[in-house]
Amino acid sequence: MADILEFLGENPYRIRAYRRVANLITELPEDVEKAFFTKKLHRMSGIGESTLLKIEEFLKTGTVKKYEELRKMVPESLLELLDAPGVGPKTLKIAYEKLGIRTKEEFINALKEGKFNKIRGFGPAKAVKILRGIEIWEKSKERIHLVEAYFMAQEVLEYMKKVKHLIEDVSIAGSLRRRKETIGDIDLLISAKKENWLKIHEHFTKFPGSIEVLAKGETKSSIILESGRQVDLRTVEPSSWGAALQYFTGSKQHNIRIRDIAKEKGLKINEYGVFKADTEEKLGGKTEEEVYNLLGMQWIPPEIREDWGEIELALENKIPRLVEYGDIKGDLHMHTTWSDGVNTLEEMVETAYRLGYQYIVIGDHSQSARVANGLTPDRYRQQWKEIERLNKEYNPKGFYILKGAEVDILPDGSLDLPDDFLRQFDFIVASVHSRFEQDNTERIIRAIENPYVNMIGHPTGKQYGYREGYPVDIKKIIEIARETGTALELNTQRMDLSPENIRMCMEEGAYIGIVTDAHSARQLTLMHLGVGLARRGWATPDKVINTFDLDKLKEFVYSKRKKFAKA
Ligand code: DGT
Ligand code: CA
Ligand code: CA
Ligand code: ZN
Repeated sequence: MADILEFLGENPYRIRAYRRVANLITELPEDVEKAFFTKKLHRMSGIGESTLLKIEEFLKTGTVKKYEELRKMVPESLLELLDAPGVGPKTLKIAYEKLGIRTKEEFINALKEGKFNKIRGFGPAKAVKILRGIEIWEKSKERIHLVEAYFMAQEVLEYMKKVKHLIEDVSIAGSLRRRKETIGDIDLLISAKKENWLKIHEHFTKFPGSIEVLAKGETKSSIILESGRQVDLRTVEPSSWGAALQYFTGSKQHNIRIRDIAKEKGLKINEYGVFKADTEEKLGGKTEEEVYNLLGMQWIPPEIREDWGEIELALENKIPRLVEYGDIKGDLHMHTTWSDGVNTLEEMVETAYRLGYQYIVIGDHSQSARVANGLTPDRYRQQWKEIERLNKEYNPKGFYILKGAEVDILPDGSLDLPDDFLRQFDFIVASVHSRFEQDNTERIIRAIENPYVNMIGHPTGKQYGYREGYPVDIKKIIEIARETGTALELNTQRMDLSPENIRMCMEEGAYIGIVTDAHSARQLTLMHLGVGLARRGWATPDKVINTFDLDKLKEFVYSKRKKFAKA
């Protein structure tokens, strides 16, 4: 509704109010219906009387009349374009009113033919940028973000629990188990007695979120979710569980190499087990460990099964001990309602405490991030009072809230806050949020050289399926980060660093920090996916600073200060 109102040139305050409500509802940790009837929604600030009426209408009728009316005022195929990066309601309004554009195709053609050039403030560079945005968006429609796929799969798994009495074992397989950055389709694997298979597939194909059943069988079924995503389910005998899990986890490249190695050893491997090639005698297949061991290698973590050298190491029993979720002691980057988060400081603190962490860093934006409601030094000082109050409550429980900030790196590489103020924080993240078109290497290096900067936020500026990063010499940045004792951030939601970047950090001996960059309490739970991404880059716990306990983390901060800060 906000987008349509903006397209129609309506009152900006109303538009902002709608966006805020949309955000609040998206991030609600429970069902909206429940929150409505328990009157939790009524008590939330930012949700007014007329919004409550619309929510009630939606819960009762499945739609909102006002929304249906508004939709009719914008051509359908233009509305869809709003999902593409760089295409806002304002641009669409110009296209619609000044150029008479009514469809997506007309819009793309007008951009290509330079028809926008006539319009003031709309140069050829902007047209190129928008076209690129549409291209990325079309591509990203084909594969989805790991985080999205993960939540979809959780819903299906939750639903399958209703027949858990029929099931022996269940796991996600395919690229999602490997925690690949983008997912084509979701693969599930179940082991069960053969007599239960049909019932399991019956249940699966009746998943309420499915809009189509592509296939329904006794070993394999496929459904399409409302999101357009496909979910494949396979059932196997418990005696083949390990072999099937190995086979359907992939990657295809990894499996091809595995099969070659089996052949060399006079063995045969498939989804049912490991066999002697000549006599077909079954040697095993009940667990993945057994499968790998029969081939003369150690078990390989799914995240690194890409044929990137893991097989050679496994044959020599030399796979490094990768970082695990259980190693993580805290989260180093999150936002609250003080800047652009949707949950309060208290809510973030309580959620993080319940996750079992030892510490968190509150990292609200600094002042020059105006759109993100960045904080001035005065507002940080106010926030510190609240943090100190909360620390009194939580420290006795073994939980510590660190004063931090996500400080903007300004165009010249200086920071948005002065050094004598930065030194009063416990931990500083510095990030680039502007000038994405230029090479930002020197700018970031200057920030790394600041004695109070402990981590560079999303170092390459990349956002998966949304935008490519800025040009940057990541190797040089990694080198200087290592020399100065500065960590590079692995941002779970942006998927920046990439696995290649992380491997480079490990080879150079540089530190990384795995963070959620949570803008809501719910997003704090994404940490284990971040750990998966780190494992894809072969990250070991000794090089991940948030595996450090609080004392060691403080030591990390203070040793850089001691080395580089002027007295
Ligand atoms: P995706 O869905 O494109 O994100 O990637 P995957 O890796 O999940 O691929 P998918 O869903 O086509 O198949 C799941 C796994 O099953 C794959 O990782 C390996 C295994 N697999 C599928 N087809 C083949 C095949 O033709 N040969 C071998 N060796 N393995 C296969
Ligand atoms: Ca798949
Ligand atoms: Ca599949
Ligand atoms: Zn952030």
